[in-house]
Amino acid sequence: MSLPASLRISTEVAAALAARAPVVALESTVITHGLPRPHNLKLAKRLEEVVREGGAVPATVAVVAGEVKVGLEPADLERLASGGADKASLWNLAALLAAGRDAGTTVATTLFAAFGAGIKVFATGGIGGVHDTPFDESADLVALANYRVLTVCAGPKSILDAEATTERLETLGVPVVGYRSDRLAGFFVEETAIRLPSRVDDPAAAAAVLRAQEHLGLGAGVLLSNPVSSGLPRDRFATWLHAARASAAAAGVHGRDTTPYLLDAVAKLSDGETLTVNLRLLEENARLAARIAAAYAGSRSAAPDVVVGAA
Ligand code: PSU
Ligand code: MN
Repeated sequence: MSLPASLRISTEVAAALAARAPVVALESTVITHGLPRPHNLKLAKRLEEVVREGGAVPATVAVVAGEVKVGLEPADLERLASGGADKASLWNLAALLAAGRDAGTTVATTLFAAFGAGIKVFATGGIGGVHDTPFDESADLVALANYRVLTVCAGPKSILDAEATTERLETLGVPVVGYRSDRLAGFFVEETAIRLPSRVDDPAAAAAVLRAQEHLGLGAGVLLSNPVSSGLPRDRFATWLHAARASAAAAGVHGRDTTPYLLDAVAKLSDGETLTVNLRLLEENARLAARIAAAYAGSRSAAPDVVVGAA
């Protein structure tokens, strides 16, 4: 049996990359598992539009009929949004390809594909990380360490242990940078209590961090933490999450089904408020990513590699 191409890059994205024009990768687990229908398809189209308005080419990544596609056709988006697609992370990607399946790509697999294609900037909602149940850690952390791409996010997913996630990112050597903020973003909540080691205040400064990482030859990506513009009060969200956890435990939900279940439950408990904030932060991250991709494309790589002696 022969496999299809490992990475199928759309003509538009390939042309932009060849011209070193700004390109922004977008993930698709948000379409297949993160948002309910019909919001998922509307949002997927809207994010591509936002990236274009920002002067960059959108490259939504997904597994379609056993191929990792970078840059989707409208028909692909509709197919993924209509239900039945799997969720592809690094540990099940090969099997999904071999079986010819459709799947949304998580941050981990989107980073893998973006890096392979030569894309420098990626926008998502929240990253996977360390769960508060023992021994459940997202492969997103490993991918952030292995693929040198700048990821714009609103912090770790709301259901994670943000402190433990930050510690793991530190161990893995992933620079976490606050965008106009000194504290880690808290997804639905604007900021967590966690102080970040560095911040930037404009897209050019964010692009410069990626340039520096490349210049040093360090392999890890850069995680840009972009707080949502008007989030939910921390204690209200905590109440909904507490109730959602109780119902997940009662229903015996675990592993990779946990996130979609909890997000769905808090959306219902909040009467749609979490959904509104989720859509807003996704759009804001795509908008910022486009500006960073443009700044990166317009910047030059830094000075010589190693200098011996006095200046
Ligand atoms: N944040 C959300 N909803 C999601 C995700 C993040 O609010 O659906 C997705 C992202 O694609 C992320 C993935 O990469 O969940 C992580 O899943 P896991 O913890 O199973 O690795
Ligand atoms: Mn997991």
